[in-house]
Amino acid sequence: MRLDVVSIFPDYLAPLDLSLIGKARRDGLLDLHVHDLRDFTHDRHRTVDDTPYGGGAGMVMKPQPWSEALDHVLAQGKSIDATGRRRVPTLIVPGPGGEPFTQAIARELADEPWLAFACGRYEGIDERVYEWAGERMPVRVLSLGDYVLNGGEVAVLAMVEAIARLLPGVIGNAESLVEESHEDGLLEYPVYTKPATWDGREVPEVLLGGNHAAIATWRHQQRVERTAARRPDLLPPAAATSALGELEER
Ligand code: 6GU
Repeated sequence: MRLDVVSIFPDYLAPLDLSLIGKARRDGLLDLHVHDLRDFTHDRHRTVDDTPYGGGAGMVMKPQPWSEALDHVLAQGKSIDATGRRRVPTLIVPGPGGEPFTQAIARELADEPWLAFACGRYEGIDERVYEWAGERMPVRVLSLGDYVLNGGEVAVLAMVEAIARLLPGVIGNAESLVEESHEDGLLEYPVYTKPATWDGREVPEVLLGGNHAAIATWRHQQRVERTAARRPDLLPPAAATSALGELEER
């Protein structure tokens, strides 16, 4: 998979050299290119922002550096695939006003050969850039959740990690991908390791017994209860109510 990231803080993306993502890059599974938006300005101060038409607080990112940066990214398309398949990336613009980024979207994006990320800062990017880009490639505005970050860079770190770990070969133990929170709509069950007693606290008895059917039942029950307690929005309304009822009876 090829990834292009455009940002005014390319150093913010340095963590993508580390850990499993860094290894995936070294193994050739991820081809990551970070671009400095200021390289596509033409004035002495490398200006990327200006005051908003209509007034208001803060600054708005100018359209011209964005179109040049994205044209530069698009020009890389020839090199990604010589087989006549799609030669444009899906452009992802992280922002608190976007569609919620979910595990289902991470899975969709993990199937794509090429993604580009446009990291906005300040009060946002001139709206005409979205139109311009939409005429050239699919564009998705995606949000990590209902809170505000200073810019898209931290969101790109999160999204790239969520997407890249789904690529074949990135995670050694592919089974660990199946049994995790959000893969099947329930949160993960609690886990324990040795010692069996720590700080006077016992590991649940059922996990010590070796009865695999009993363990599977217990884990499923834990997942439902945990989901009802922490994320009732993930359960069908009836299931949320009855699981919470069971919790309250204890
Ligand atoms: Cl994706 N970007 C920014 N700037 N803020 C956010 C966000 C994204 N998701 C939540 N807050």
